[in-house]
Amino acid sequence: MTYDLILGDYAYSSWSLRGWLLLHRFGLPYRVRILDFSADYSVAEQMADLAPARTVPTLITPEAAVVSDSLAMAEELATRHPEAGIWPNEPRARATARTLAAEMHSGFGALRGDCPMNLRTAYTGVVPSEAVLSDLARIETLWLHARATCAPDGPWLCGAYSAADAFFAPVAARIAGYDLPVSEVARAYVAAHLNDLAFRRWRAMGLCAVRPFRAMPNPMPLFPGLVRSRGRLRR
Ligand SMILES: N[C@@H](CCC(=O)N[C@@H](CS)C(=O)NCC(=O)O)C(=O)O
Repeated sequence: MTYDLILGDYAYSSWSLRGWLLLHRFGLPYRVRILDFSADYSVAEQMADLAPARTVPTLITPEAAVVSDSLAMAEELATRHPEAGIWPNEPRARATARTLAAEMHSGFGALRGDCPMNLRTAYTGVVPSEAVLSDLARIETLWLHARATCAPDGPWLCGAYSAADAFFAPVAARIAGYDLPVSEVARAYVAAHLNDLAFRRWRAMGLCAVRPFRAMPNPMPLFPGLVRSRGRLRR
């Protein structure tokens, strides 16, 4: 029994990262098919054999059901694998995790639009728009609420790593990659993502692929979370 997971680019596809974390981070079996974001034909055309799916991530279940939305993937996988811990067991934490993941799934358009995920480069000197600052303020409100009500000691939002964290992993990458202004608590949560083994594995795969990306001014010499020590890179 294994799942087929259709993904976009490892470096740039934030939705793909969420979908992949839902399988990889929770120890579920999967095979990956990667689409080419730089191809002349669209993602939907590349997925013509999986219609009605037209975006990544898309999950194909062992019975060939096409699950073409990341939140639907989280719910379907959680129902099929209750032992995996995709949502917290404790009712209050579970309800909070679902709320956070859902708001992430449907919101934060300014942050997404102005700061597209790019795991190959990081920037400094970015001046966020009012709309991005407003998204960041709302994200902090949600994170602090989860911490206060479910997991005061962190490092994750609602206790053990859950789908809520998987959904916010690309947000953490954007905050780090564009050096966006957030509180110390939020910064610690971002650092937890950057140091998470699954996230690092995904990013390593993104570093191996060479694809074009919209350039921004002031690239940082090192991606945040890494320090150079005696000529070697360490985290
Ligand atoms: N609601 C979808 C959104 C998925 C999505 O927008 N994926 C983007 C990739 S980051 C995509 O496939 N874009 C291809 C296109 O728009 O042609 C989900 O949660 O999975």
